[in-house]
Amino acid sequence: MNTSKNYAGIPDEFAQLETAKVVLIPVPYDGTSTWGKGADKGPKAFLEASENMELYDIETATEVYEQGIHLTAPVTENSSPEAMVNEVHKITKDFIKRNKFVTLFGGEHSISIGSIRAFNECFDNLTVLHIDAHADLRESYEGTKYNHACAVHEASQTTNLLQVGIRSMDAIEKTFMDEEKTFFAHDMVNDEYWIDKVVEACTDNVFITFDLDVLDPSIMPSTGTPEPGGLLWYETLEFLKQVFTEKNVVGFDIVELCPNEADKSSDFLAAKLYYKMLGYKFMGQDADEDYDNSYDVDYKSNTNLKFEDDED
Ligand SMILES: [Mn+2]
Repeated sequence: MNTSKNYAGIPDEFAQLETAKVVLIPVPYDGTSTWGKGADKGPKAFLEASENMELYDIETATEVYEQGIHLTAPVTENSSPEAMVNEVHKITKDFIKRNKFVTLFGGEHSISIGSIRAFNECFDNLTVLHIDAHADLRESYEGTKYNHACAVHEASQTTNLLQVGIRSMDAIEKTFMDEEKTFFAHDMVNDEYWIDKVVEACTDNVFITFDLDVLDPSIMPSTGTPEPGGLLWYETLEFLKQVFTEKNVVGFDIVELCPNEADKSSDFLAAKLYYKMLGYKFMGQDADEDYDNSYDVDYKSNTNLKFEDDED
């Protein structure tokens, strides 16, 4: 993977680690996927599509790359699922502590175990907004708790986990599912207020983990396990914009792009989605304004504790 280039081909002055507000960590990992292989190729396809994207966003009237976006070396640790998760955790936490807005691009969904753990250790009362076709709540799968099918099990125990767009799961996952905090695709389609309900259920600090298979396969065929009945483009953007506007989104990851030579549009969708999310994050903020990611230096997390609903 060529990482000598800048994200989206932006000028060097906007790509330096020292001055960039945003850090982008590619994690080309595909160690545990079960069906459609190829999520390890996701970051490369995403970066190539990003280079061919126009960098002025019409909706927000911004060129958000001017906030500075630093592309890191990819995380290539793959000696075991656990080693990969530990490496993602470490690098994510390092950049949070350097006051960056940290974003990651996968790779399969197991990378999020590491990123979520890092954010949960750095931000109080964290909501993990899990946007996905699949519940991913298994405690372990095929001999490891770091399987992509377990992506948010830990988050279900340690954070305010909200699951949105779910339309495929195993019965065993009900054990760990909080139905009050689960927004099933078949309910959302008949509920014009689902966005408000999700946003209302968020605490102030929100980490978004976005599995591209939450999108309808008609607009996102290039993913490992496509499921019918997913979100479409504009409702997804409306939803994300509302979350970014009303909450303190502390970081996000996008996972499960599984590129297919015959379908370039999925790569472009992923590129545009990433850029739109940054646009929403920095809407109304001048590029020369200082950035404070609100990392809580005094916050000592205990990730063994169940998230307390009633603490404010
Ligand atoms: Mn999924």
